Amino acid sequence: MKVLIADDTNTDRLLLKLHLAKLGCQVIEAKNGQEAVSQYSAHLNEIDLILIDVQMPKLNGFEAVKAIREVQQQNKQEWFPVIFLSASANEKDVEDGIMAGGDDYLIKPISQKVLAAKMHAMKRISDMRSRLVESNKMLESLASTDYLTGIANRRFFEVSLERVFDALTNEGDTCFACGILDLDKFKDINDSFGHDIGDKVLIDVASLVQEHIAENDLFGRLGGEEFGLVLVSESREGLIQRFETIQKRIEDYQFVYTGQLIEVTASIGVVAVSDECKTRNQLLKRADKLLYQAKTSGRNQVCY
Ligand code: GH3
Ligand code: MG
Ligand code: MG
Ligand code: MG
Repeated sequence: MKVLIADDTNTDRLLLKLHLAKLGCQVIEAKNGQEAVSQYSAHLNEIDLILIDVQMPKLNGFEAVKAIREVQQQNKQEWFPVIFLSASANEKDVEDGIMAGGDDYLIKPISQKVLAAKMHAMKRISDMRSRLVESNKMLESLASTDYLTGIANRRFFEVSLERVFDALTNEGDTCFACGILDLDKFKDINDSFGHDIGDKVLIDVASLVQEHIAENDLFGRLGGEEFGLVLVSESREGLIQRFETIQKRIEDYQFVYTGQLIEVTASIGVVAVSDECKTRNQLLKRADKLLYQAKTSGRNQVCY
């Protein structure tokens, strides 16, 4: 555990330091409120606990903790507990301390036993919070991932599309286009080889396409055998070429399962983002129309 101790009284600080060392803590010291803020800023993401005196020069404990909590928020740092240590048992001080961002308030002289117990309690809250943060992250990722293929799901794709839209409509020189890719006669693949093989085809198509997806692109499964793409390029020609490369890659790839070669092709409807096509729905609707055109004019092609 890394603990920041802030106290202007040298003996208090030293005693606390010795005690914490006995508990196996690593200690960082500050001699006033200002130093506490700068020590915290210099050790962002490292501090597990702050023990801070109230009456101190430069910044007092309350002011320092307020500033520290602001730095914490600005830098999106994980929560950590703050315990005030003060000679004053004034009710108003306790209230001010908690309002400033403290989690507990102990009256000097500090009993080593009480301090150790309080630290234990804070650690328990801290650990519980970390577990919650972790499981939230996991839930978030589950909620945006397609279960079968592991790529983004429709929900994530559509939300991100909105964001890409905002970012890129402001970037003059960059071209980007949205495509809907749909596997051709996929029902026949299921009917001839079974649903499980159909699933394997979907997984393999997703990872084939993924190889062509750059950092600023977007790729997700919209549902069934339908995928959404947003590709970015410096020119319109470059964009169309990227979609054609993907369509060709699927056509050329040897999908072999249990010794059987399966012919898989895809059709893609592609619409460039332009002044006439400025919303997510407009974009998807037009891409869908172009996909239909690709289907009716022979499949295994890109229509734009
Ligand atoms: P088209 O070329 O016109 O797109 O023909 P298609 O057969 O691909 O289109 P259709 O919409 O008739 O059939 C899509 C099939 O995709 C039907 C459905 O059973 C199958 N499908 C949808 N989701 C899944 C899935 O998760 N796994 C498997 N194996 N099949 C799926
Ligand atoms: Mg003091
Ligand atoms: Mg299809
Ligand atoms: Mg379909």
